[in-house]
Amino acid sequence: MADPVHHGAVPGPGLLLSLEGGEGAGKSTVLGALRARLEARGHLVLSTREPGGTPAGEAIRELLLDPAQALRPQAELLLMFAARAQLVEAVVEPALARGEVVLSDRFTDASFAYQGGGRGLPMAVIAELERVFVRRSPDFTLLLDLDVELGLARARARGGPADRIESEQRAFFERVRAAYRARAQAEPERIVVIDARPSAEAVAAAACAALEAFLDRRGAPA
Ligand code: Z5A
Repeated sequence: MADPVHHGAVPGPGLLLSLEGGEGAGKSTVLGALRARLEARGHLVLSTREPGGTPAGEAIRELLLDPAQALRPQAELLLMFAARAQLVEAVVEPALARGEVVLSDRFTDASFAYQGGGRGLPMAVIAELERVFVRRSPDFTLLLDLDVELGLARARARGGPADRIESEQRAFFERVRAAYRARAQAEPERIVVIDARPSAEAVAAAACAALEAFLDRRGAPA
């Protein structure tokens, strides 16, 4: 996806929503269901992804995921934020200002989980990058939580070559999962954990129910 994609027709209040999860957690199916649910409530939805979502961000994504690149963790972190800064300035803020709902496949929580938890870079540095270059957290985040072994098996079954980050060892993904769960525990109002073990349909239904509950709490259009 080189450019953001609009769906739906009626503008709603500007909201930034993100979907997170470890390897093979099943974000793709859930994203489609969330988008459909938002549109059914009359929101204009802008779907995007991280890293990526802008032409420059997609080029950075290619570099980040290229198995031929021996990127250092620090460089990986800064590239994630370079792509994110571009996305925030060029896409997210303008869409929010227009009153749209931005639905992002990953956002800054992924940097805390992968570069902080997985790579062991200081969380305080990531928080500072977020404060300076992103300046906002998502309004609401769904975290698809799955046993690492099961997620890796699903990803393997999907086939295709593993990218640079997918090629990491199990211990890396265990640290990523722990960091995600710790963030959800610290911010239970914003980050809702969805058990990603059931069928894809059941996971999508649980994610949609959590989204509806959030929207109802906020008094967004039903
Ligand atoms: N990354 C980072 O390190 N730091 C950051 O700040 C950011 C990202 C933003 C690219 O992200 C990489 O960037 C990612 C994190 C890192 N690295 N890893 N690993 P991405 O989100 O584009 O890539 P991904 O995590 O690999 O996403 P994915 O491949 O799209 O995975 P998914 O969406 O969670 O899985 P899926 O393709 O929907 O499902 C996987 C398979 O399982 C597939 O065959 C499905 O049919 C199947 N599936 C899905 N749900 C189920 C259920 N419920 N039951 C059984 N089978 C299922």
